[in-house]
Amino acid sequence: MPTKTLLAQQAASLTDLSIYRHSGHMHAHTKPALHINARQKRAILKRMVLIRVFEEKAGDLFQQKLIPGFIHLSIGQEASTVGSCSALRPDDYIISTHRGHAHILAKGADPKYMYAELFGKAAGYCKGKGGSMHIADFSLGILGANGVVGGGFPIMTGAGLSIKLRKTDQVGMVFFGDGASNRGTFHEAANMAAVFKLPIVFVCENNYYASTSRADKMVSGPSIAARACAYGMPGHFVDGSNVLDVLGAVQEAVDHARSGNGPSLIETSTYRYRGHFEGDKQKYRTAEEIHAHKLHRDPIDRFEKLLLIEGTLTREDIDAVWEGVNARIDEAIRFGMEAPLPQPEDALKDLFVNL
Ligand SMILES: Cc1ncc(C[n+]2csc(CCOP(=O)(O)OP(=O)(O)O)c2C)c(N)n1
Ligand SMILES: [Mg+2]
Repeated sequence: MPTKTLLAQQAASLTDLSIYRHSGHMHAHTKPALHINARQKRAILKRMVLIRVFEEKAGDLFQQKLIPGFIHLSIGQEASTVGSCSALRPDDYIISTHRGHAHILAKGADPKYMYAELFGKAAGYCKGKGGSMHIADFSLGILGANGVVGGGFPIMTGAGLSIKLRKTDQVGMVFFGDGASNRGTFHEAANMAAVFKLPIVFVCENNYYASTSRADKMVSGPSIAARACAYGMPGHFVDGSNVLDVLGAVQEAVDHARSGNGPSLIETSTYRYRGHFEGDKQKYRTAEEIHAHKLHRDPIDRFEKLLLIEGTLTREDIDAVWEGVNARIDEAIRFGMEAPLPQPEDALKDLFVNL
């Protein structure tokens, strides 16, 4: 059994991107968001806990075979997602991925309609026809999750162009993984966004694996953030387990886009605790590696410790956050389970837009 120090070293070596440092092109961003008040910090904690509890319970429900299809959980990545979405306004856009529950919840979706969708019920966000990987709610600026890796880039390029043509000051944020950063769609969208100065923030959540492949074996170049340089846009690498660091970096990118200066690329170093999908045997990594991350880099644990140390919240306040969230999620699950299934005659409705 490795010692605590060895585990810490293992976690650090996976996440500080020292593997990429050889060319000296790091753009580490270490300006945490310091301007936010106690109420906002509490809201950030609450959102991270909401995502954690939503996903843990979704994992349990999947194991009980109550959720059809596949689900991909992002437990462990909460700081990356909540830090990013906390920089957005309600009328801003996001596009998510196959691992999208967290993005959608962070942008304000209601867990009860999400569970209904996961259960395939008519009350779900997509009337039960989309499932985990296709949740959308245009009224919240959620332009959709996407089962196609790298499928969000062209859609966000179009949304960015629409913002520009409509002359609003909205911003679009497209989430993607380390694996998706190697797809052609990323490079095409990055170039076009830069050429047309589109108000887009590219957020790469580098969780170090694309299915079974490690990023340090599959991603060429000094870092993913460094690829921004090729397209003449700002690029920053940030500690994705520290929610205030993420918010600090992403807020800068959002302000940059909103002021008409075009796109930015943020790479967050993060880690998923669960397999690529629920049921993944995970032969490509060790239990020690996962344990090291949980022990030393858990985003919720880190943020709670900070809030306690600075006196923003007490232990009782934090317990109340967890209790409130657990009650809300249990109620959402009940709603989803009790909701009716779609009617067979509705199967072909909503497939095409009637122009
Ligand atoms: C175009 C396409 N190729 C392959 C797949 C199969 N696939 C699903 S997720 C995934 C890995 C994605 O890795 P990454 O972008 O790092 O995201 P993560 O799963 O780590 O969140 C692959 C290869 C797919 N869904 N779409
Ligand atoms: Mg990945």
